Amino acid sequence: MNKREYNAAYDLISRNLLNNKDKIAFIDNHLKISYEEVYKNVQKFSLELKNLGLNQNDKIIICMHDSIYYPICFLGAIWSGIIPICINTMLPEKDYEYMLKDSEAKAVIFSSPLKKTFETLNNKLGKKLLLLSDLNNKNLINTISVETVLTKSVDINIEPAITFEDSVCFWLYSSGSTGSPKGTVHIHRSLVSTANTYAKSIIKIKSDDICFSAAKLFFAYGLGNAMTFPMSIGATSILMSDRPTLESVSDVINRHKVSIFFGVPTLYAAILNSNINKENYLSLRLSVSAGEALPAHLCEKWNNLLGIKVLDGIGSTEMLHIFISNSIEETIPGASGRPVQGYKARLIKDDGVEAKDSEIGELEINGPSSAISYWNKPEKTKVTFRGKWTRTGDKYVRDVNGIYTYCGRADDMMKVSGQYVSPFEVEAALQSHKSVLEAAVVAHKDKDNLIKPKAFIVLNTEMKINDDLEMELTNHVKQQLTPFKYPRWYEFCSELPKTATGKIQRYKLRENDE
Ligand code: 3UK
Repeated sequence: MNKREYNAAYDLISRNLLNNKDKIAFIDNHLKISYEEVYKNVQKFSLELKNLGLNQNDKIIICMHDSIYYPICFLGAIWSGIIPICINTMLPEKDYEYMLKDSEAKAVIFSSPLKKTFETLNNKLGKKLLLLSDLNNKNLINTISVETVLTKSVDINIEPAITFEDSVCFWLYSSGSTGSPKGTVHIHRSLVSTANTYAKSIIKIKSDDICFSAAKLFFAYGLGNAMTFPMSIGATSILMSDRPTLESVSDVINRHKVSIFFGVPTLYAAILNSNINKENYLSLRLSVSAGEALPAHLCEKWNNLLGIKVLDGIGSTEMLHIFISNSIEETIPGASGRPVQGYKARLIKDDGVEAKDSEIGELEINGPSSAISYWNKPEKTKVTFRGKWTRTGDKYVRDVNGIYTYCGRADDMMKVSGQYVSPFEVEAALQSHKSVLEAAVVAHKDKDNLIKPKAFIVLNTEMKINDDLEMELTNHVKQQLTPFKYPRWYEFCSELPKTATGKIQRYKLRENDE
């Protein structure tokens, strides 16, 4: 049997050329671009990558803030069978160095403010990388600007590369509790299948929707919300390059008359704790929360205040988007809901047996958007990708009605502002400060029941606690890690609870903390 040729970029773009070609696909801080322009620019960029010497299956890292250039670069690479790797724009340099080496990427596309970082790294790595910047800039040396490439007049009729549903399409990096980030390898089928399942059956996206995602395109959550979903149907997506804050988010919703807003619980809490101006949110028909569990009171408060639903759903980098969700028809505050159409869920107990209703087990998912592996990590791949089933690392319980409720992570990871934090990396950062002898970091709930890191610290004997020390430790952590990972609370103690073999008993710190 012949495998059917399939290219995800071609699929997403071609479905809008008949009826929606003049419709605006993306609006960013400066520009608007129609579906027909997306089509032309994707091909132009795809051709340029080929002309620059990149071949099918070569990898290209994308480290860009959200703008119209993001989907053009991402889909342009996929059009020619080159594999884009989306990475977080806020990482410390050592993480970029790791990802550049680990991925064996041949090129990097970065937003102009990140130019220095990647130039320095390229020099350090022997100038092997091809550098591209989103915007044109007089100071670019040995760097190609995407903006300039797109002004070239070229014949547009470039066939997409021959790829199949199960060919490698793109990667995302995911963090684990120990070790380095994992290149999560996705295939062509997974991209559009998140639109055919979640976007179609849960948010019921329509071509007149205006989507806005506070989660950026480099996250799996943002990639679906702000690119795949709107493109799957010819809707419009608003892209914002800045950090999402209370002010910037409500301004975008109001200015662009956004109909579907995608956020994380911390942002909903911030909005609901502020002096909210309801007028700014009148255009919304629906909102979505993911990244960590949405506490029931936030779900109810949003609904009561604005008269629209916020649908909590769980997704992951490995499954690409949301696979268990509340729905417009049935919303249960404090629960994740039911498996999305197209996905199956099962809970596995510690003894390997499937959990019955009301028993806690580790969640495994079977669905069309699963990644196939972690790059170069065969052991971790084996643990997570088990044939049709993908392990999530979450503990869940299902009630007699089939509703799934989150019970916590099965590993040491925490989700803070919707993003992974490993307690070990925060401890290591703290321990590298001259005042710190030992450090243990645990999850602590804030007043909205959202988890943030708390540190227990044993100081070096000669050190004294003073008012500036907490601030100094915080700044020290922020310099080494992505800034949001810093401890929100400190407790100084004379020793940490340990086992006979010297392992820190974090559970004791957690228990005493409650
Ligand atoms: C946790 C949740 C409870 C859970 C993501 C939507 O968050 C996403 O991907 P990540 O790889 O993290 C995955 C882990 O985050 N989690 C996410 N959503 C919820 N826990 N309730 C929720 N609603 O531990 C999961 O295993 O960063 C979210 C879409 C795509 C995504 N990648």
